[in-house]
Amino acid sequence: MGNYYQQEIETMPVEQLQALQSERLVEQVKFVYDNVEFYRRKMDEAGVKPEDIKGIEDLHKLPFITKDDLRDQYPYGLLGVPLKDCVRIQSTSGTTGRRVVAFYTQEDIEVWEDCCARAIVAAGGTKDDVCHVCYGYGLFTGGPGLNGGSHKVGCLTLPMSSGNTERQLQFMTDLGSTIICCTPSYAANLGEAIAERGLKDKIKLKAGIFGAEPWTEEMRHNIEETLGIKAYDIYGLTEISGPGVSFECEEQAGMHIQEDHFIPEIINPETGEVLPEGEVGELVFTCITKKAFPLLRYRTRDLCFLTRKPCSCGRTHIRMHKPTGRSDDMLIVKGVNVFPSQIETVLLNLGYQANYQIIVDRVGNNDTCEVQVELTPEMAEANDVSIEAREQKIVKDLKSMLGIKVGVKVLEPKTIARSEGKAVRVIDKRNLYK
Ligand code: DLL
Repeated sequence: MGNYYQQEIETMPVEQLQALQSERLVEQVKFVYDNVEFYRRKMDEAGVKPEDIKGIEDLHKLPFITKDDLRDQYPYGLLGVPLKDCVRIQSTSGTTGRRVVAFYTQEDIEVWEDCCARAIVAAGGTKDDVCHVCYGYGLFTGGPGLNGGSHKVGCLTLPMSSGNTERQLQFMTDLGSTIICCTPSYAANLGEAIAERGLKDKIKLKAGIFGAEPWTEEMRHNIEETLGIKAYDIYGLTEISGPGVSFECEEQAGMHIQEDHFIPEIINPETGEVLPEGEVGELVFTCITKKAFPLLRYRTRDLCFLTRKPCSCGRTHIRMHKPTGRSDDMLIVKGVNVFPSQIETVLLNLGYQANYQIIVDRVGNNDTCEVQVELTPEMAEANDVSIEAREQKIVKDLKSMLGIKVGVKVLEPKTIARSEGKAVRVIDKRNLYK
């Protein structure tokens, strides 16, 4: 049994939780139909009336919403309340097309921060902790979300934001940070910087709350070892609120989705058909409490599966498996589906760290793919295996993982740019010709 921030709701018997979801869903559908012209039109087109939704068993009758819908409705088309009742916007980091701008009422912010507080408590956070937040602050939801959650728990909150590694390390050692919140790739970079400076003994960290990008189990082990902490996964997206839509407990076996606020479904991304528990597909969320930016059956494009197997932490909320990537992150190379996470698994299993990049290009009509990875400082120092032999071994292991042969280049340490937020793993030069 673990610690909870809102025990009653986090451990509510499943039947009662589903009854609560049904009640909130019915209310929310009526709310959006009455208040948002976009939903009224969509539901009318699909021939669904609010009265047709009597509980969660009717969810499948509602139409899906996609990112394109959000872009079309930019900026105010989805508002569920008058603009004067909104107190905040946040926005996605998307660099192409229109950004998505999400709105919040004060109540929406409270709910979001409660969700982050639950995640911090699940990672062992209490009033006695010093919570070091180095997600970006600003339009990105990472900093503001975890900052608010940390206040609610009563931790001493360090609103560091991202970057400036020297300053991060100084505050971390001087103020004795015990919990760190950042992207897993930045956590790996901090681990590297701590090792280089011989600071490991001065660090008091016990837990890290890492998310905003896909990361593998191999990377988790690596971070836990270099930082001497337990590393917890946290998931979320701007459209749905931000971090804290789901989070890991001490079992580290999937992230509990905050089902009192979000109803998840897994669908076949091609057909839209709802898939049974345990099957991998696209994650879809229906928000049942959000008022400023209400989303029904929003297609996240993230691929994962759900499980309702009981969890020893005592939480009853359904768990989602780590997303392996977004359906739109998937690379199709020589006709084969390739996820960056598969490449990461191979590299980390061979002892490399997550300093790698995947470069995809097109020569004539053929796709090319090259994986570039750095030697670790220890490998470079030992210098006992030739670069050529290393490259051949990686090519071989990637071939058995992916089924295709990709190019590999092993580079000197510190040649690939380090990230402070979400890491750029894939450089797809094919886009340049569009
Ligand atoms: O990344 C919110 C966030 C901030 C989550 C801090 C966790 C911690 P966006 O910038 O809108 O929001 O990006 C959302 O990032 O659809 C996933 O594809 C990916 N993502 C987020 N968390 C995880 C995770 C924030 N734990 C998109 N594992 C999502 C894998 C993740 N992918």
